[in-house]
This record gives sequence, C-alpha cells and structure tokens, in this order.
Amino acid sequence: MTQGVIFDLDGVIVDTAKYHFLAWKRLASELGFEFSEAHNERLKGVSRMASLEILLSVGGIQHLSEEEKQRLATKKNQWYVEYIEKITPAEILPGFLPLLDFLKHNKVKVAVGSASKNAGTILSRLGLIEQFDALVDGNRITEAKPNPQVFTLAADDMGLPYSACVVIEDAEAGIEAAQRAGMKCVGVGSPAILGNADIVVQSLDKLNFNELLHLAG
Ligand code: B16
Ligand code: MG
Repeated sequence: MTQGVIFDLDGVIVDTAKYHFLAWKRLASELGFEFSEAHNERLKGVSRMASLEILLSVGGIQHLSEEEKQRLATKKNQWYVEYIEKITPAEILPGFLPLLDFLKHNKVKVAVGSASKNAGTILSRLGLIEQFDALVDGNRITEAKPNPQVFTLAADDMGLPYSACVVIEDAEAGIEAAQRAGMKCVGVGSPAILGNADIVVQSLDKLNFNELLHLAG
C-alpha cells in the first residue's frame, strides 16, 4: 500500500511552465532569437542553469563566461518572480485538492519534490505551504533530475522506505528520477512523453485515487 506521495510542483500542482516560458522567451528575444513552446518543453523539470544552457544552444550562443551566464539566469528569474507573485489559489490544477484530501483521509503522507528554487514562494501564494509533511526544492538539492536525490530526500524526511512512495510528475526527467529512486510513478501529461510511468493521466482529475493507493508497497 502507498504510504507516501511525492508531488512535483511545476506542471502537477500548478502550471508555472507558462510563466517560465514567458520569462525565457523574453530573455531569448533580448539576445536576438526566437524561443518556441516546443523548445520550452525541453526545460520542464530541468534546473535553472541547465535550462539556460539549453536556451543558449537553441540560440547558437557559445563561449559566455560563468559570470555572464549567472547574470542572464538572474535576469530571467526576476521576470519569472514578477509573474509568480501574482499567482492565486485559483491556479491550482484540477484534481489536486480532492487528491490531497483523499490522501490525508487515508493517512498517506505527502511531500513536494521540485527542482525549483521558488517552490516555497509558489506554495505560499497557493496557500498550500502548511499542507505537506516534507518539502524538498532546488535550494536543498545538489543533483538535478533525473538524479533521484530530490525524491529520496523527500522520502527520508517523511521517514518512509522508497518502495512505499509514489511520485507524481509531468516531466520525463522526473519519471526517470522516480524510477532510479525505486519508486512507482504517475505521469501527468502526454503518454507519448511520459510512457515510462506506471500510470499516465492527462490531468490529475482523471486519476483513479484507489489505484494510486495500491500502486506502491
Ligand atoms: P527555478 P519542477 C522545475 O520545477 C521546472 O519544471 C523547470 O522548468 C525549472 O527550470 C526548474 O523548476 C527550476 O526553477 O528557476 O524556479 O529554480 O517541475 O521540478 O517543480
Ligand atoms: Mg514539473
């Protein structure tokens, strides 16, 4: 039986990908090239600096100093933070709140495992920060997804064996991270991208909660 569920944040609890996209697109535009939604798909679940590297490769920009890269990433983040400061609980994705209620009712522990350094701000804005038994974000990890560290730390914080946890993810790198941690996983999004997950649903409101309860352990 599943004893803990670890939620990815961006793309599972709230759709911040659109705000990341606006900020990256603005940076690309300043640098003189187009950045499309298809390019943005490659940034999902990827850390800020790794995202910048992908963006620069799309624009064919090479040989920037570390200092210059930091400056660009900081600039993008400032724009992104301006967007997320306006996020409200109305932006919580369909199905998440009923699922949270169901898990608490069934005494299943809940955690967030996110690559984002802004996870705490976003969860506060959504009024959810007090709801979790553990929060592991981009400020705590040294290895990015698909490294399993973000999820193993969350399970450790909850005091649960990895095999008793299920990860819910929207990114391919996150599905791989869950599997490398020895955890079952639910993919939220397209089966073409998340086909390796144990269950794939288009959105959380399509998930069979009882199936989730029996997925691990
Ligand atoms: P930040 P997740 C990830 O969050 C996003 O999917 C990814 O697009 C972003 O680059 C990354 O967080 C870092 O975010 O710049 O706020 O630190 O999906 O792991 O919750
Ligand atoms: Mg995500």
